[in-house]
Amino acid sequence: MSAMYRAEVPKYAALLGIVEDVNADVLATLPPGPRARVERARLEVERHGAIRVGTARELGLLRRMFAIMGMQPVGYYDLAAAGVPVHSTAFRPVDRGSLERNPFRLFTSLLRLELIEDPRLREVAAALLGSREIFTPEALRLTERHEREGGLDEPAAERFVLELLETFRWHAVATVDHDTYRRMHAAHRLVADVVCFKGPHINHLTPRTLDIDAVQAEMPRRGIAAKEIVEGPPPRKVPILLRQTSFKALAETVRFRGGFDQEGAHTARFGEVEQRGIALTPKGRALYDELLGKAQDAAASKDYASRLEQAFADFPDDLDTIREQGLGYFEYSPVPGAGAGSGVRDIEQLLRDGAVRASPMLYEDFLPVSAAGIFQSNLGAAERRTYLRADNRGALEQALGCDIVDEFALYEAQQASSIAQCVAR
Ligand code: OOG
Ligand code: NI
Repeated sequence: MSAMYRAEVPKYAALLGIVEDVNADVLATLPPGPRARVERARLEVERHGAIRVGTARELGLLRRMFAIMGMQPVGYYDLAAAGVPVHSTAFRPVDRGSLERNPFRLFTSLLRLELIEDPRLREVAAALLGSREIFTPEALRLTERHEREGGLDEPAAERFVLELLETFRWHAVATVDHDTYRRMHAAHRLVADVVCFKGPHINHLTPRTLDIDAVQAEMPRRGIAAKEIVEGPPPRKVPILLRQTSFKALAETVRFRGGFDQEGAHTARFGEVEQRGIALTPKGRALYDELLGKAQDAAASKDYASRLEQAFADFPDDLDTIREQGLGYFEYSPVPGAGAGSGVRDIEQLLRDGAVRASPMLYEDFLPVSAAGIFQSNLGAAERRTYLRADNRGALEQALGCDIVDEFALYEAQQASSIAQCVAR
């Protein structure tokens, strides 16, 4: 998918070049120990992407196909609250070994047709979505075969990947005439993006950088129009959660049905970068949300970066305090060669004795406010509207055909099992 997207969107290839240079610069400044750890880490394969689908059937089939690849829907993100008529989840690996091999996550949004006001337009949209098939016949056959036989042999597995890739390809020809496109676009640009095309083209890919501020500064130097602000927390000594920025979505030429002159532009695809930090507990996350809210509400007399920095002065910026206050998740491991007093069962005591160490766990998920910011910056300010609808996790789960995994429960379980192992040892 990365190779396909690089070929389809040359600016994404340019962005990858920046990320590679910046990461190399950061690595060069690290002492040998930490450098070796980062180099051995999954930096090269680290990435997320995003798609938007139109129907429960499409989402349900995707869930079955991603399950074959060991990816499950984790987290519920309600974007309607932020004026985008979708709700979303992220397909990703959940166990530690899989995350280490390749943590690829696909942020997947389902259009909420019920949020289109005009009932006639809603009907047209539903009919268009109902008559398209976003999967190849072979992808569907192989999915059923996997489910029936409990697996695929090597050639079939290779084939399955290539067939599924077709679903995410860009189509420069719309399935509707220009007028229908305009009407969908007037309802919301995202409605046009989902409804008027043959499939859910991948709309961005996102490599992980070790210094997002450096990437943000370098983009304009290399002629790439960057988003105005970096989403998420301010720069810190101890990175928390997730910071993201992107280049602005490109206006691309598409052809509409109904004649030679039916050409226009569609804006959907962009490139993003992310920097990840420690996963926060519900308590840490509540503090994060509170401080982010403060920064956003603060008088606009100061620029956003300083407001953010000021608000986050109240979030501890060293690992010990973050751990002691229960704000972040840690994985505990025995220190090789160190012994513990016999009978010591208390993890805090083991830490104090130097028998155990605690390392921060990486945040693997997304942030609704940041996601809304990424959506918005690629939709244009005029696209801002409000939908007075409650979130609807139940409907998304029904479309998926399974429960959504709770991201906090995953971090919690990993932390708890590392503690249990240390104590047993
Ligand atoms: C998804 C936007 C959200 C992120 O990184 O938060 C996202 C989209 O534009 O479809 O990808
Ligand atoms: Ni993204």
